[in-house]
Amino acid sequence: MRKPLVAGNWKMNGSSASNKLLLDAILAQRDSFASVDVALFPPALYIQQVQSALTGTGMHWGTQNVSQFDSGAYTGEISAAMLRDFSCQYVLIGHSERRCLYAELNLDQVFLDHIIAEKYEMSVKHGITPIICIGESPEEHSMGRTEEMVARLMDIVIAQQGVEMLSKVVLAYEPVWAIGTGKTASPEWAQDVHSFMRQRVAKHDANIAASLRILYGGSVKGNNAAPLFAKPDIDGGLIGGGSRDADEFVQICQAAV
Ligand code: G2H
Repeated sequence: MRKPLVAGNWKMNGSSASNKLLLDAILAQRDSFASVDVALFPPALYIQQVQSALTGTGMHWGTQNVSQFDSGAYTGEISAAMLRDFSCQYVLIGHSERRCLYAELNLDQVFLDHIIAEKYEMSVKHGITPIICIGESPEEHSMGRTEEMVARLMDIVIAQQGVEMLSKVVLAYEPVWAIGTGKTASPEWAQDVHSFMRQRVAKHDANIAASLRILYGGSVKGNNAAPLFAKPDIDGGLIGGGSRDADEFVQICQAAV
């Protein structure tokens, strides 16, 4: 069956000192969620610190973005080979804050989705599991276009790479209206979207669909994680704000046991 995964996206937060306190506090309670896959996504500068702390604990780590290129003149970018060098097992791809805050709204949305598909291909090539974020904007949500938006990126990945590639990834449903807003999707709403995503894959390959992990992300906290994770098609969470508080994050991980 699918092993739950809880991913902690630290975004642009932390310092060497605060990270140490957080990591120590999480690791002190690791036994209480040992059956759950847990991965932390610090800012890239702190990958080595997180690697040192988590090596041998069964926990994983990765970065919040990756280049779609192998190497070369791409100032400010980080390659998949570099992630491998630091034993990253996962990488976030296509987070809405990347899409929305870095001029990406000026790009044709379909073109952007193709870049995300290239990043995905590059990660898989280097043995890193991409967590691909998919979700509708507040406007799309209010216009009832959720399934259309979710289906589009999935279809691009399937058309470009073939459905087999979905056996090497994790998907995250991240409704943009729920991110950092405190407005969590109801467990029923999230379950319906997750089920739609799984069925879209099942049209191509039922076995891949059955084993595909689909996380929910958007204002998950210690007090709302359990009913979300109890839904049959929700396989864990992508956690932002709740991942920078040890008690909150441990409570979320325990809810996935
Ligand atoms: C969505 C989520 C983590 P938060 O970005 O990916 O953030 O939990 O703060 O809504």
